[in-house]
Amino acid sequence: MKRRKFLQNTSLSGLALLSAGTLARATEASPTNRPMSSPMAAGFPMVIATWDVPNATQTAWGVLEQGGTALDAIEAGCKVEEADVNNQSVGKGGRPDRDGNVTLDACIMNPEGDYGAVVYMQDIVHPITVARQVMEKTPHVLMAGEGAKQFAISQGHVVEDLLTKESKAAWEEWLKTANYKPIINIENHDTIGMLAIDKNGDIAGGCTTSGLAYKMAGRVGDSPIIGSGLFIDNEIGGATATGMGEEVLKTVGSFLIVELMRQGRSPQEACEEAIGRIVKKNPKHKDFQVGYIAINKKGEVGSYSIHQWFSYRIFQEGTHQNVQSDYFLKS
Ligand code: SD4
Repeated sequence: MKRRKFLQNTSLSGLALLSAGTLARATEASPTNRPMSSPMAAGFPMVIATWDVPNATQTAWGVLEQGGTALDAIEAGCKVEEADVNNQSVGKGGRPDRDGNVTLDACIMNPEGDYGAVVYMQDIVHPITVARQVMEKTPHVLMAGEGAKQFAISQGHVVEDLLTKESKAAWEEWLKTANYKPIINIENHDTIGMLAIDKNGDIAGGCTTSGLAYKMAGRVGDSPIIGSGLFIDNEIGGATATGMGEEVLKTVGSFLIVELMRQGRSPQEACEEAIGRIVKKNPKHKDFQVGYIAINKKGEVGSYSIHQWFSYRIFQEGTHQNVQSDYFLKS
């Protein structure tokens, strides 16, 4: 986000007390500084999402604004990115695996703590809706591959080739070298993780992705896995992840963040701790990206990432902001 706009938003949201000097310090990426975003976002209803997905957050906000539930807002918001062929990390137009298959992972959680997910599902544009249907219409929580696809068809979803001309061309280009070395923020960018609090203060979340580009066939990341790509506890808050799923999975990042908030940490502190666990265990953290966002019951938000490019968008009454997570772990 451009500095000037950020400052405008800051004063708009009643944070004029923060001086330009404070802002400058907060962007130095020192782990002891806190970002400006947390106090700005307290309150609800509210929705936040990973990366800069204004259409998705705006759609989710529209649901919340009309008094809709957090769960409906999450589904509506995630669907926007799934249908957007320009987002090559989610849904239709997603980058394929190394064999050319677009395989989708998604999950959703409601304020009651119910969970539904699909993994390795092909040819269906809206995995977030299928995840919700798994949650609401089956005795199960997680469905995979062909079974998930057949279930989706039984629920009225249409089978469609998700590999667009653009994604196919990029994959064919990649095949020329077929050198699988994920490029930070290119091959694992733009998964949507979304958290919402509705007017009743109830929290829901969702996460949807085509996973790492050019992954091995069959690979599943963190995004659809409860506790890793997403976790919601309506008494405490929620968290969701983006980036290198293997690292998130190994540290059960989103569950960790919610549990840390339960112990009294702010969303920001909890996100930092979760990134810290990854960095401590993996000396190669310069070579990958992971980012978390979190909210608590008061509507306070936190975000932290490895590498600076992570940004997220907040929609809240009167403050529609894109917050660049200038606050990141320097590597
Ligand atoms: C995965 N976490 O499959 C996902 C990828 C991602 O932005 O977040 N991309 O590992």
